[in-house]
Amino acid sequence: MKITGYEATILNVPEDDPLANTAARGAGPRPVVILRLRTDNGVEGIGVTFYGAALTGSLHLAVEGLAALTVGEDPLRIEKILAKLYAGIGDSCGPGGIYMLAVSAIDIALWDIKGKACGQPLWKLLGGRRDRVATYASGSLRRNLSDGEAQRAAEVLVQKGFREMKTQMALPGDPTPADEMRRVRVVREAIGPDIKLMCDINQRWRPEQAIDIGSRVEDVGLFWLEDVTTADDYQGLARVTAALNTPVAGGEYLYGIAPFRQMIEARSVDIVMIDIARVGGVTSWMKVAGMAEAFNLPVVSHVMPEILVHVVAACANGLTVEYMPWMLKLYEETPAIEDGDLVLPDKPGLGLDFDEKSVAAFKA
Ligand code: SMN
Ligand code: MG
Repeated sequence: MKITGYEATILNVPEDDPLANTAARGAGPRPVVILRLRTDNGVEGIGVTFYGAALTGSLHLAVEGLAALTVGEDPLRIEKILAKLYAGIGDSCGPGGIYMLAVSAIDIALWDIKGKACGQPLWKLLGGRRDRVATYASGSLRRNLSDGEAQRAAEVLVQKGFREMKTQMALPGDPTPADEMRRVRVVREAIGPDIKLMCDINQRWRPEQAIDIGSRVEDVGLFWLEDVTTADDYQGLARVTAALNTPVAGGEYLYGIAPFRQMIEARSVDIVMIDIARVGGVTSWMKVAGMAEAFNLPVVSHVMPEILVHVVAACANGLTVEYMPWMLKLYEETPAIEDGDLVLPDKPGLGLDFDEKSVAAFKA
């Protein structure tokens, strides 16, 4: 089996909140790069990457440049191809930034091909630990909502059957600790005691602020507090993690696998979040999951649930999938949610087909 060609396309995916229909963030459409990797036996693998923002044009070129290096290779030999890609950039402009984001699209497409070539869904190829997996609603309970809007949105999510959901603190403006506490309590009251509630700080607090506000909201019973301070302040994170009973999650901002070693060895987090675009694709995602398992730590996904459902379900220590619905409209069908859990697909590979109407409509 050989790779014969590729096509990478920039799409601008419209912003909306299909889960609770809260007010738009106002940030406009989200640029993504989609990849189709073709083979000589007719199997096509798909990949997606983003975070290029204003550099999306460069990310697109990076995906094309690396995809060109895969032509003629056996798509089932993923590590060989990854080594070739790294050699292709002269071992020099990785492992951070655009290189890693571009590699991820290729790695995802290679795993999709492998699944299709084997006639097996990806989650089974990767370990197949569970065929349903917990998931949490994300993207609705944002910090820019009013308390009333957040309360109503939280109620909608519960009515829709979500048993887990994520909100945010580090409110806009110059909030007092009391403002922060009020927001998270409003959401907790709206959803009752039994729904798992996560809260993302997106690196906006100082470590001492995280300990202060985190201590004051311990009684809210958060399932985790996420990215409580600067993501690579491993020691600062460790202080917060040691000080709080509430589990601290982090890792979505890390590129490649090596920084996870530093974060985990420093005992910076209780829950390891792995972003598939930044870590380098499915291959690297699973390696970090194994690293976390050796430290008795659970792993969770970041965005793109339609793809990440496979890796979280596959590994021994997968905890829950972030149901961030940003990219769902790119596909004809995405995994269903039943009784609050995501159901793993039976179709081979990722089990995803681009919705060609959406692709045409979103073309940049
Ligand atoms: C987040 C960050 C960047 C893009 C999407 C979502 C956020 C999350 O940190 O964890 O949902
Ligand atoms: Mg986050």
